[in-house]
Amino acid sequence: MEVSLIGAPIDAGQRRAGCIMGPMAYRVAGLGAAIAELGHGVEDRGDLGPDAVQGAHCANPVVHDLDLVLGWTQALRRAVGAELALGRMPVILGGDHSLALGTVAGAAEHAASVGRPLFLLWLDAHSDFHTPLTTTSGNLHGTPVAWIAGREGFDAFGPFPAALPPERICLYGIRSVDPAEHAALLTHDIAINDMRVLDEHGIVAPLRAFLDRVRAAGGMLHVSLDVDFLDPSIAPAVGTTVPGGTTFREAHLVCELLHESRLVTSLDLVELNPFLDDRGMTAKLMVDLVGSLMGRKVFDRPTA
Ligand code: HAR
Ligand code: MN
Ligand code: MN
Ligand code: MN
Repeated sequence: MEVSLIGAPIDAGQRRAGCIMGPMAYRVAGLGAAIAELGHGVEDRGDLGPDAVQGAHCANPVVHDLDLVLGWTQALRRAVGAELALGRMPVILGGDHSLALGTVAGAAEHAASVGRPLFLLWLDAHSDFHTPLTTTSGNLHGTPVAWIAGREGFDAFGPFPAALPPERICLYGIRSVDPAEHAALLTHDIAINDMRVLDEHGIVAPLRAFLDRVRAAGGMLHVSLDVDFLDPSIAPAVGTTVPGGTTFREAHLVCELLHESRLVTSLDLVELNPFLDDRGMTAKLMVDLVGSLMGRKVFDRPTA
């Protein structure tokens, strides 16, 4: 694989300072070297900045930093589309989860241009299914999945390019859903693998079922990995911790299965807040997880 690292120091999608240091923390934790060690080509494109956007309007007065989020959305959309067009795998170093408005838009645009369906795996404690009109926090990092699924209320963003039908979206690790998100999810047919489902069926079966669908459709697969997918005891560096997350081995197993599938075409690493970390443990864990996703194995068995 040829991998492009793209720094996206955005923290406008929420209110706690610190995510802006995310890209640098991944570099300090050795992300590039960890990927190169596995035999992949790696280029670090440096940090991106937002396009200049001014005067965007939202009817919901609690929404903040709309112009900045729109500017980042445009810049990331172009950057991800450009890397995919080169046949490279973009890995976006966030930055808060609002960056996925841009990255998934870029991936969807590219997939449509080559006539392949895009699938989305959302590894997160949260469903991020608000629209700018339903959010009560005003934090746009809680909205990307709704735009991607084609929900209304995103006038300032315009229509999502080639909105993903529900069967191409898989939410995984969910354990925090607001009432308005819950009501909207009930009217969409999106696979919601909340922690209850993963406790009952295990971490493997629901993921395999989704990956089988991607493969059968000849799809591209964007993975959006939110730090709070992980249990806060192993990943404290995130502003929105929710207890009861995935364990160290569960998270590695997800990444190992993703590697074996050979289906992942783009990846977001989001919500890391290095200011909240404990001696870099969260940044290092995220780097190790990317290692598993790119082919590092516990024990390398020769294949027949
Ligand atoms: N649902 C809440 C809100 O909209 C919390 C969203 C938190 N989102 C993230 N990313 N941290 O998943 O404010
Ligand atoms: Mn702000
Ligand atoms: Mn999220
Ligand atoms: Mn989250």
